[in-house]
Amino acid sequence: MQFSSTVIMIILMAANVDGKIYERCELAKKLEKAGLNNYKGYSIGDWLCMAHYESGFDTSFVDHNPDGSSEYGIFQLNSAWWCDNGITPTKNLCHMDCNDLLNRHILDDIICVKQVVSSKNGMNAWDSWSRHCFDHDLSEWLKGCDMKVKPNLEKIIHNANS
Ligand SMILES: [Ca+2]
Repeated sequence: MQFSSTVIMIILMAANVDGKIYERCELAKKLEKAGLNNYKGYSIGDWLCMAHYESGFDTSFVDHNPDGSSEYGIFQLNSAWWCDNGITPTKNLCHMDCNDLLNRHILDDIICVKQVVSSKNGMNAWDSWSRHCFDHDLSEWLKGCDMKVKPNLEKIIHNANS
């Protein structure tokens, strides 16, 4: 009986995460509204591409690293740097509980990634961005989203000159 009540408790806790798999355009609008378009020079396409390769837009996604740290949520933020999971020794630079990165409300996640991308490495903080998104044509990510995002002028000028 002890065992089964523990199992039930774990199931209930998992259900309590209240995560969400975002639809691409819905996420695009949310990111733009929160001020991420052209934030530190990165477009909404950069953020969509990164989040797709990191989590598949699933806010409840958790990944465990060989070094013992874990990565949380739609942007896969690391428990040794950005949040506190009560296990990993952490700098907790975003001053938040890692579990708050797993629910459907992503405004706190966005405030944290603004801090991540403000460091000198920018979006290279995410390997998947460096590998799959950097220097790629990211216009496809906003296709069909009916958004009037300001284009990244620097990139357009760069492309026109190359
Ligand atoms: Ca959250």
